[in-house]
Amino acid sequence: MQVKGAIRFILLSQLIIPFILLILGVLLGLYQALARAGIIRSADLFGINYYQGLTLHGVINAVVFTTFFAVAFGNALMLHQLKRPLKVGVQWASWVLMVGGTLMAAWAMLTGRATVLYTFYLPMVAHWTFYVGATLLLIGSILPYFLDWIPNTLAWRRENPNAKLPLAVLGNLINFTLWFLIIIPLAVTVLFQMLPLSLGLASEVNPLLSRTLFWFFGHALVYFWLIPSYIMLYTMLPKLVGGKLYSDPAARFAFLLFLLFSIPVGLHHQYTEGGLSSGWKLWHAFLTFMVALPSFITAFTVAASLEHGARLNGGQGLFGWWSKLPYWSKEGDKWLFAYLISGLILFLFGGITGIVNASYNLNLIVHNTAWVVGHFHTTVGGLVTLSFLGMTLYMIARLRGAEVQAKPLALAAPYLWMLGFVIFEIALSITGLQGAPRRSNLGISYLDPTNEFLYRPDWLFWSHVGALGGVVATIGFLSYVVSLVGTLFAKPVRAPEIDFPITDALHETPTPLVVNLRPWVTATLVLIAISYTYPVYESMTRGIVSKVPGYQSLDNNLVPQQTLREQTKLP
Ligand code: HAS
Repeated sequence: MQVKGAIRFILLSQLIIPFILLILGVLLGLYQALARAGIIRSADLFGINYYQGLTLHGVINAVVFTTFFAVAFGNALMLHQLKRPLKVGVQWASWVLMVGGTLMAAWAMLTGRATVLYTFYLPMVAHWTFYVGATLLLIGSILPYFLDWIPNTLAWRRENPNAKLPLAVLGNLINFTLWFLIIIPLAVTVLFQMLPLSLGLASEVNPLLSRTLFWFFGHALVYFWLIPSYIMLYTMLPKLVGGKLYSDPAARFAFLLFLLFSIPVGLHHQYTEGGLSSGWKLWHAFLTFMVALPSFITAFTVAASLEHGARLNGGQGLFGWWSKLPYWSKEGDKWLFAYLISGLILFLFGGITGIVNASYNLNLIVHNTAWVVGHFHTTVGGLVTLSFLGMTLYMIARLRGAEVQAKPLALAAPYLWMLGFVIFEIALSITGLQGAPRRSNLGISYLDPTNEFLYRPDWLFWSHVGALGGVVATIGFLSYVVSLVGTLFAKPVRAPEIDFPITDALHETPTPLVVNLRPWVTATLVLIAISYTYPVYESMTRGIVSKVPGYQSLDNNLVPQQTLREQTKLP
């Protein structure tokens, strides 16, 4: 399908702007890995403080890159699948809010006014531009859902009353319904707690309430990242291997389970937090096991689809068919397979470590250690990042009408990234079990031999292995950058278009359970109400006793918050 004018510009820039920021985000990740191994021993590098770098790394990679990609991919999917135009005014409004918000937040972080990490926990407080910027980014990201995608879906439904909603459209709508539901509590804590504190309009806050609201948002956020990857796994991967999606109803069921279970699990990030009763934490632990179900369904459905395609290609035997998958194929779009299979392999590690995190008792051993860092570099840093990078390259080539350049490098990139993060994951899991904390500049504390009180030589070996993993992954990323930049400037050879390798399904008997969405939305709201009413009440009543002033990060120290006038004088 051809695409031109403003919509083409908006889609391209929604992919290119976060990519440019991602280069900084990834390089800062390398800095973190080297500092954590004690290879770099200083509080800052090129004027960027360790925690400032960690904030930039987390916010750019996990929030900005993912949100921009989800909107660009969602726009392109809806256009391609429903064949109805997007409104230029809506898209510009969304673009201006997202880009403007990102620039505001980036300014605050780059000038050291918002060193609050990507979770921006209170009582740490940032300059108001950080909160306003983040809010604009989120508002901009939800506009297309309300003003373009829902109206277009309803119009499509009127024209096709008996047809099944395309699977990719269902996945995308579920993802942004989830997104809408979770940005509400985040907006509450930002608007009523963080901003007033930052502007000097309030002098104390309730951190427990803020964290409970944050994690209402924060865990479902990870599925907002994951669902676009699952859309690719279900609707595109089977075609890339020359087969079909094994079961369409299973895929729909998995997406709907994400809607139901993604939100009422946030307390698993707060197991160690006082003020919330353990019965409710246990309830969220049960539901966390339930939210792993759609991923188990995906593992089996995707494996069956891979096997089906590989057998059609002549694969035989119990495992012999593995050799018939297009791991190194440069033919057509098949190079994209490398990004998805590498991501899937990393996600096996991410899944196992996630189940450990979810277990109430085991979590007490790994919480706030390097283990958790290993977990999220094989989930959001694994399947999610790889599938987003692959699809960014694919879409940019299509939108420019150019061929993907330097294909051998584009193919090597995901495997190097995967290898790097397998090494990183194993090393960080081990140091995590040894007790190494996350979010710490170990190079100037536990891994500094001159520090006679803290030095832990037993963490040294695996921390170095972790740094090696970071270096290998960064080499993979740089290979990708060469291919992407080449594609960006390559001579167009055909008209710009939006096209996706959408697959057919092998089994698609309609199942009433996955056709009617209303009961799912109702059940989701009821389950959220059951799971969150009491914990929010507890946070409001018990957290109140811990009302505290805000703290700002300054020169490697947390200091009591300065007034608005003083804040503007920060370096
Ligand atoms: Fe998580 C912490 C539990 C999934 C991201 N998680 C985090 C944090 C992040 C994150 C960023 O319960 C840190 C937050 C912070 O800063 O504090 N997580 C889980 C569980 C799952 C899970 C149970 N997490 C994710 C995903 C993420 C993500 C997905 C990003 C996209 N996580 C936790 C918990 C914590 C946590 C606790 C808090 C820890 C603490 O103490 O602070 C599950 O959804 C995982 C289910 C996954 C599976 C794997 C299925 C496998 C598949 C691959 C199949 C492979 C094939 C290939 C087919 C069950 C689908 C075959 C190959 C051939 C060649 C044939």
